[in-house]
Amino acid sequence: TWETISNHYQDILFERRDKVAKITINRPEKRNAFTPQTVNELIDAFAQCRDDETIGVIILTGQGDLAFCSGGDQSVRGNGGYVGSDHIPRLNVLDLQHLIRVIPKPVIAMVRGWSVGGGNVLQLVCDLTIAADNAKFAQSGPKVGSFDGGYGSGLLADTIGIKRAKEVWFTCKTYSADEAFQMGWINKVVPLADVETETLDWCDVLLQRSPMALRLIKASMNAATDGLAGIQQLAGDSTLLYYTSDEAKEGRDAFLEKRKPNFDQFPKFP
Ligand code: 2NE
Repeated sequence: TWETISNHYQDILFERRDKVAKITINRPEKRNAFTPQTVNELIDAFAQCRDDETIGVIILTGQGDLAFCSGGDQSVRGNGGYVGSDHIPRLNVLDLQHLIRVIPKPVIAMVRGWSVGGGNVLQLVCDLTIAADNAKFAQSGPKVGSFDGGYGSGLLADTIGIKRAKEVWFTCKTYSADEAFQMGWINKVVPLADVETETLDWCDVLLQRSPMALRLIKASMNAATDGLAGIQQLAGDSTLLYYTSDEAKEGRDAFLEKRKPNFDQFPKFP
């Protein structure tokens, strides 16, 4: 059973089960398409997961069996982006993609039904994907007048190869869960009825692993693709570790005590 973390959201559900958080896009009547409001709520929930030391793994999913997410809600697409109640056109899903990349905990996409367009890019930027056997994957941008040339293209090429990535985007074909698995796009396919149990089993495994090791592996694997922003993330992790050392604390303490730091006492590792 899932315990609600917050019921202040309109478009998402935010729940937890012990150390696992589950964030669910809850617009099934629109196949879980997102608006700026949906994305803002997702960003808020992910940010809470980032800060909560008792959460070790995050599941991103969509409500119901028919869709994980069908991308940007075309009915609120205006001139230059998706428009919310503030009347500002936004592509704030790009901020969410980045947050999923840098959040220092594993994020698992749990996919039932359609994973399309910007929704499928969210699936892609998650660290792992567990799919039900009814899952269907597609990029639809060139059919509906859109595209994602960032993670949606570059990371897709890294994931399934450049020829396949161009095929996905140029043709807008739909791929079954089994096909996506064969292409290395997703990690596992299970019967629809088992998808949550299977995902939770994966969460249990990850929760037994060293959280700092997982954090550093995620940042290291993302670093090359993310360029200087990726190096910044990895370097930030180095700073985090350095701050916990006596050597770094000596620098801080010497400043506060208005004396010269004694760094000579620390080893110069090979
Ligand atoms: C997802 C898909 C394939 C499902 O098809 P089906 O036949 O199962 O359902 P249906 O009847 O098409 O959809 C059910 C209801 O959901 C709405 C539909 O309009 C329909 O509404 P009613 O007719 O019942 O009122 N719906 C579904 N997806 C929606 C969407 N994205 N926006 C608004 N309403 C949506 C089929 O529905 C489909 O192909 N959906 C569109 C997928 C798509 O092209 N998404 C946008 C890609 S662009 C993007 O996401 C993006 C980007 O490229 C770059 C940056 C940011 C975003």
